Amino acid sequence: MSTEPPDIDRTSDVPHGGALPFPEELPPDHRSGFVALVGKPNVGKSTLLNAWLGVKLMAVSPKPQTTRNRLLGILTRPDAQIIFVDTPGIHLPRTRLGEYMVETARRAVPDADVILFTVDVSEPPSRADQEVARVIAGAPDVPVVLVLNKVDLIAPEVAEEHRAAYEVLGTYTVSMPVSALSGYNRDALLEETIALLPPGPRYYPEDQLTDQQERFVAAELIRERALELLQQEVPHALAVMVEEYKERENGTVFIAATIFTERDSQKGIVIGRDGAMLKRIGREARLALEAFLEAKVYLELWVKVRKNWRRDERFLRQLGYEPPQER
Ligand SMILES: Nc1nc2c(ncn2[C@@H]2O[C@H](COP(=O)(O)OP(=O)(O)OP(=O)(O)O)[C@@H](O)[C@H]2O)c(=O)[nH]1
Ligand SMILES: [Mg+2]
Repeated sequence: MSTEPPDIDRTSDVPHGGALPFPEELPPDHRSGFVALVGKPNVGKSTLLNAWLGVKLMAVSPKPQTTRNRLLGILTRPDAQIIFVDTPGIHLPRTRLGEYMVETARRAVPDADVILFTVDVSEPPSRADQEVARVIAGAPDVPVVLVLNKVDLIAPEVAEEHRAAYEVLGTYTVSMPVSALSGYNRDALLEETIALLPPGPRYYPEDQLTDQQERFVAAELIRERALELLQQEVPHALAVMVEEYKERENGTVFIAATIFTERDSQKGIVIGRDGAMLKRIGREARLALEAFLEAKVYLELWVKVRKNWRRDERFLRQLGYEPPQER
């Protein structure tokens, strides 16, 4: 008699209770582990991750320093579970928030099984890239893939020239020109990355996409829309807090959120003439939330001033910007 369960019904309603699936379900060469996307701001780390996950989980914008927290994005396939760690861009911090962001990114490096050192190959390396390379060199045992992103923006000869300049910044297992936007080499890079992961089980249930709550993702999507729509100095001074998140019985999700600015003048800009800007942010955020939650969303947005919140340790904590724990 075979000991194999005949037909494993993955959709059965046997309560999993968050437990891991039976090891028999996984092939013997199943791989798993943490893959950290590390780089200076604005190189396309979050864009790449969203593309691999096939959902818009991470806030993305043309403005640097979009990502503020460490965020997990979990990709489960029959042969592997990749736990991507999106990190804030490493930069020279000028506020407590900035310090928190850089510290968060640094801490992700030694904990990773694979590092994706992401750069913008359309430009030659800058001092910021050198600094990131230095941080990564601090974890010499972790394999590093040099991801030469935004290759769609330049001619192949220029890409090759810049590639050589990036490659000398450190020791890399492999380097690959990609375009997170066009998709060029995106799948190839994913396969390379998985091949570098150690054999291991699934750490998360197969349907889990992130370690964050929906309300956190909601706050990020609202902040992203505001970042996209607002100009100049305002974006960095914004924070979003979801005050209420309720799923109604008819499936509608009710979300009440506050956008915080640092100054009265910024509050005025966020609201706009006759409230037009806030309405637009609200409408676009609602559409993004509906796509993400696959539900009808009722979104209520408020704007408040919280003077110099980026230097306010207590408020940063309330926003969820906690200094990472020592391990
Ligand atoms: N042309 C082009 N643009 C890209 C590519 N990847 C990302 N971008 C754009 O670059 C900008 C920054 O992308 P993000 O994904 O927010 O960059 P990030 O590295 O996560 O930035 P931080 O969170 O600030 O560290 C966005 O406007 C993206 O649309 C690419 O392959 N080609
Ligand atoms: Mg990002």
